[in-house]
Amino acid sequence: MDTPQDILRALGLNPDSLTGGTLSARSPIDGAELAQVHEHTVAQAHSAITRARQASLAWRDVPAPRRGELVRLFGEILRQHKRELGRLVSLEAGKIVAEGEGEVQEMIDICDFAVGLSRQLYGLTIASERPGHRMMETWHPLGVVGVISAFNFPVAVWSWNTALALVCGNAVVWKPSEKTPLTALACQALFTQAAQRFGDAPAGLSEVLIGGRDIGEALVDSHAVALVSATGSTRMGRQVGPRVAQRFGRVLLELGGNNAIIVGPTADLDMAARGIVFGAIGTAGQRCTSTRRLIVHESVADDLVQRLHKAYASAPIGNPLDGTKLVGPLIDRTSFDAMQAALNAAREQGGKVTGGERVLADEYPNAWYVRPAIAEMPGQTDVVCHETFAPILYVMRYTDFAQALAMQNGVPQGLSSAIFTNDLREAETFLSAAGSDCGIANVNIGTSGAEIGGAFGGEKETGGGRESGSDAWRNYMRRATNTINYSRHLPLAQGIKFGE
Ligand code: UN1
Repeated sequence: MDTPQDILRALGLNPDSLTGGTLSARSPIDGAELAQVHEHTVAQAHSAITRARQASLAWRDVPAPRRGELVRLFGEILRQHKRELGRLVSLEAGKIVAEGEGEVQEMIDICDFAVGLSRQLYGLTIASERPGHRMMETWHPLGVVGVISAFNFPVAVWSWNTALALVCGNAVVWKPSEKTPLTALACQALFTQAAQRFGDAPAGLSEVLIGGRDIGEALVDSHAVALVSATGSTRMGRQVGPRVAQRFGRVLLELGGNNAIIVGPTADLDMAARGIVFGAIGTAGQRCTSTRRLIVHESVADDLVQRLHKAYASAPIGNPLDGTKLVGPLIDRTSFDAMQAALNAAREQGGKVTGGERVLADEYPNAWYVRPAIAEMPGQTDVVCHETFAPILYVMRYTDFAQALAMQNGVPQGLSSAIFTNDLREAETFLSAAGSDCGIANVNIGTSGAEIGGAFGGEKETGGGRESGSDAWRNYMRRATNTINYSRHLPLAQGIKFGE
């Protein structure tokens, strides 16, 4: 197996320059230090924002399809480095190899999407009420887009924002999670290669800032940053949202999820079990789309829960770089403690908990592997309404469909949701205005693992933002409404006569 140093070198990073810094990059696989990364000062953050602002002024004049060419080259370089970058994601975030590479595939997919989009930044033409007039919409770049990302998708979330922001004519300044600085530096190194191949990309088009809260605050408070796209906890969003709004900047928030799967009496239980297991224990329950709640009809509950226990018992836990494992470690001890606190609360609130204990502590004393937990709850108690970023599946039973829907919608978060059913009425009701209140609502598919082609994001405490596919690109542009008069008269709208 390649050493971390080999992987860094293959991605264009010099391991020798990643020593002597103040930020210790550690692998959750065994707790070992991977590098000592140099952090940026606030003054350096301001300089980076200024460079990005300058770059955006040049970039906005480059035709969008030509901007797409840069993103195409970046996608090509990502294809060539999928394996190594996927490995680095595994090393730094603890994902199993298949999921690390899957995350890089999301980057490649969004690049492809953005390249096509670079020829489709359409505005409308609108019928004017005045003779000899035409109305239309034009979309212009915003300037600088700030991206704040989380440890659990250390590269894909940045790429969703960056690929779209770039074809839309913006520059990007990125503050990655302090837990995953190396993957960010690797992305930047690969992007630099793309920019070199492209030839005349302005310097400063993509900037990475390594550091903590003060760096995030510099982005949040800078008037030069037109949009702050932030992914993380609802707590973080509550701080970022109002601060950016205070200066009338724009925000795009992707915050906590508390995603449920409803399983109806007609569901294919094999499919449901597979969807639930991937959603609940995949990425060790550390996706914002992870399945956290199962709302199951009483007639199939015993059968389904039994299948889940069986699947959980045989899911291999361990070193995510070893291709046979399905569940890697939690990111750190704080995450483990939060999981234990949630499980204790679940027990106090009448839950029957299986699993959840630490495993492999002898082999990995400085890492935090857990057996995924199932908590059968008497109802949707307080702990069930909170997002705990760990593999805990709360199971609740229901008797009638309206009750299941009310439970699905009865939490503060609104990211992803799913129903397993073969009953057309249930499926369509779930997707209707009176159904799921989430940004993502699926039928016979789990809550996680969305494709990049759709808009990604959620309602309520999830923050309301949409990234990635569909028309999410509009978040990275400003709309101008244009009215053009090609007549020889100056009629006023609303039929107003003014001094004639
Ligand atoms: C996240 O957890 O922040 O739908 C993003 C999914 C992935 C993205 C998750 N495509 O699970």
